[in-house]
Amino acid sequence: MAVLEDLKQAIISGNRDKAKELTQKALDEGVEARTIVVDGIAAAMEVVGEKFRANEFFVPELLIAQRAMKESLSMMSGAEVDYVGTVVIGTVKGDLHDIGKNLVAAMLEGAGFKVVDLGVDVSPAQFVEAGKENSANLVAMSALLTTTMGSMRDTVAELEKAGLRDAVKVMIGGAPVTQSYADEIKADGYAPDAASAVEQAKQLLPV
Ligand code: B1M
Repeated sequence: MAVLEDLKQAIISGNRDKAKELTQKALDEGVEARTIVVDGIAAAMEVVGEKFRANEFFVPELLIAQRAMKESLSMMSGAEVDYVGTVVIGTVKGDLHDIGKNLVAAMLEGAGFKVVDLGVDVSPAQFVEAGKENSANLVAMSALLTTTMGSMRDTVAELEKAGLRDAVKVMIGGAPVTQSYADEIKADGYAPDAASAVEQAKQLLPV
């Protein structure tokens, strides 16, 4: 569909006004919200993620694409979107870094997940509470400091204590986080970057 291809290009190039205009055009043409999300928004963020991994895009390009994506996604509110799963995401307690977490959240949203973003400095109890309240399928934690990674282990323990561990998958990431740390704390998944986080989430929650 031409309008979705144009929307995709507008998001990749970070053209917020164009993205807004084309999203409205797609809605006016009767394109379903889910199709706009998957074939327009998520498809664009997939390309952005690939470019980031290939060092063709850097953080500023990611952020302007994310802004355009958010503009487009915000126009879906109220529309019937058949989400592929619900993710509760946040940066762990004591940690205020949120650029990477925001990218992961945006990419997941673009890929059709309902994302509940708890922000930064999120305690294990807050993850558990939000997981319950939203009947989340996935708890996603980001940490950028070696000193705050321990909160991921504490959150896994809190989820177990609350009897939620079998109902939710846990995915972790952030610069100091590794697959071996994920194995050690019994997280279900780890991703090194935002595009891989989407792939990992899809693997953890097959549709
Ligand atoms: Co801070 N900082 N910082 N900082 N900061 C780092 C992380 C650091 C490596 C810098 C350094 O010393 N070289 C260092 C950590 C050392 C360590 O523990 N290993 C550090 C430090 C020490 C600190 C302070 C303690 C400094 C101080 O005050 N003395 C302080 C701590 C504050 C706190 O959190 N309590 C601090 C503060 C800050 C700012 C507030 C100034 C700012 C944050 C602004 C913000 O986020 N709103 C900041 C920044 C910007 C950085 C650097 C420069 C950049 C981080 C970033 O945004 N990268 C960083 C050094 C560096 O990385 N070059 C540094 C871009 C982003 C897209 O990448 O976040 O890695 P990243 O996310 C990636 C992946 O990691 C992955 O996908 C993302 C996209 O591909 N990913 C996930 C992230 N979360 C994921 C979750 C997933 C899956 C993948 O699943 C759930």
